[in-house]
Amino acid sequence: MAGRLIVISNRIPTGDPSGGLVVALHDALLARGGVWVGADPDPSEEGRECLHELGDIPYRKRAFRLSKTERQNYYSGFANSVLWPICHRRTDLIEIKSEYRADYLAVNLRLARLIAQDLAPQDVVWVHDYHFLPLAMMLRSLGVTNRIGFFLHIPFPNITDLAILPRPEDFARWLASYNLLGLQTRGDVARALEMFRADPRAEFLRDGTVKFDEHIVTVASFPIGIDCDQIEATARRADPGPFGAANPRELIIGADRLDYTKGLPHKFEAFGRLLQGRVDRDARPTLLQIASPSRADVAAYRQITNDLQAISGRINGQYSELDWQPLRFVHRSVARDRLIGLMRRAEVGLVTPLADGMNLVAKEFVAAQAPDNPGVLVLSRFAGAAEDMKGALLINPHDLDETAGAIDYALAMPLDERRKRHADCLAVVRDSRISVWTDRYLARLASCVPTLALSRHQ
Ligand code: GDG
Repeated sequence: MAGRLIVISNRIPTGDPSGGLVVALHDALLARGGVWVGADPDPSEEGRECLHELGDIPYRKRAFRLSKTERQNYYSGFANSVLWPICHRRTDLIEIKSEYRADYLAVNLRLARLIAQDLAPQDVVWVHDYHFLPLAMMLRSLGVTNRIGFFLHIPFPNITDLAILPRPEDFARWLASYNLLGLQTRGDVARALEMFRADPRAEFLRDGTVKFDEHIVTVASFPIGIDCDQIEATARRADPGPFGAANPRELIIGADRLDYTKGLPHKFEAFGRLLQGRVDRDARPTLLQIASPSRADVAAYRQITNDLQAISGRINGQYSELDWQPLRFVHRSVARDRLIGLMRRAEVGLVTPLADGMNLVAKEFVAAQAPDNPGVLVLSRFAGAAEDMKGALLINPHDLDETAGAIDYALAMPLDERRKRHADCLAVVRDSRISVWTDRYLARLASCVPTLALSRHQ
């Protein structure tokens, strides 16, 4: 496929790329050249009428600027207080304000204009995530016929929850303006197709694509993965670091952005249930929960932080001994190598989201294990990763007894069963490795019906 790759994502990496997705997009951009466009993290009233060069390495990084109000309304508001809770089935947390939607559309339109100015005919545009849903529709309205793909990293909402959006009918039209709508799981694809099926403007073509007004969109799943070779190599040499005076015999690890979708209160309560039901009083399992701070300017995130502090305080108050603190709630980010080292050291990886597009932590935990003596993954059925990772112990995080039972079972699991389950999970992790994901997505986008050829398609 000739032409540059233009990647749009909310965050744009600065410095050396690290983390699976960032590295994969960096490699794709290095391979074919192009531009990575993202938001400038610092709000500014100045310079919103152009893109700012951040580096030239040999692809370009360019940032768009947001005013403080735009950041509040577009980012914290419409993206993170409307779309995020709708996609994660937390409609109780939605905050609808007309200025949120107005600025979301205004920022996307401004960005569309800035991108359109610089597009060459063969360029391929790849838009990431819910911050930019209407971008293709806006680019089309400016006459752009380039191939434009979208990948949604979070769950596709069900149509009942979608109805809560202000002007819910926009959602299908925004997405239909892309050539390829990429989703994490087969379940997400089913929900997207259900939305189109319920829409009188949509027509299903024989090849499975959806015709919507004059656009044709392909909907498919591309389960995202990790750079497993790199994580396996890091884990082999990683040092979990000084863990504290008491080195726990039975370590259960959690590592999540501090987000209400990750089921952290449920995780803590289930661990409390495990401690309560302990028959062997000498067993001293420790749950180490690393929770990197996230979106502190949204009220629901401040609330969940307070809730977690209260729950962990209660559990530790109830069960701590002089030489044992069962729950360690670390509300900060830790260095990547240290995190991988802790994953390798742990007997159990505990991943309990109530809804999650994929969940990379689950895949990282599997890749970090020593294959001859691996730890066990306990995984929520509501993580996208659970669709294929059948070797994990799958749980319903709302059911505290079930989760506590699964942790207990994992801690006592015989070596043979641990090895078998780990090998099954590792095969899935390797099959969905991030470089394969990027290649599969871009190859599929290249094969989509181009927007110019619409009239010849039927
Ligand atoms: C969205 C979707 C989808 C966590 N704590 C630390 C740390 N992490 C790293 C993990 C992992 C990443 O952050 C989190 O990725 P997840 O996939 O678990 O979750 P989201 O941030 O919600 O990501 C999700 C993903 O997009 C990709 O499509 O899977 O469903 O919600 O890599 O290791 N990294 C470091 N220190 C920490 O304390 N260094």
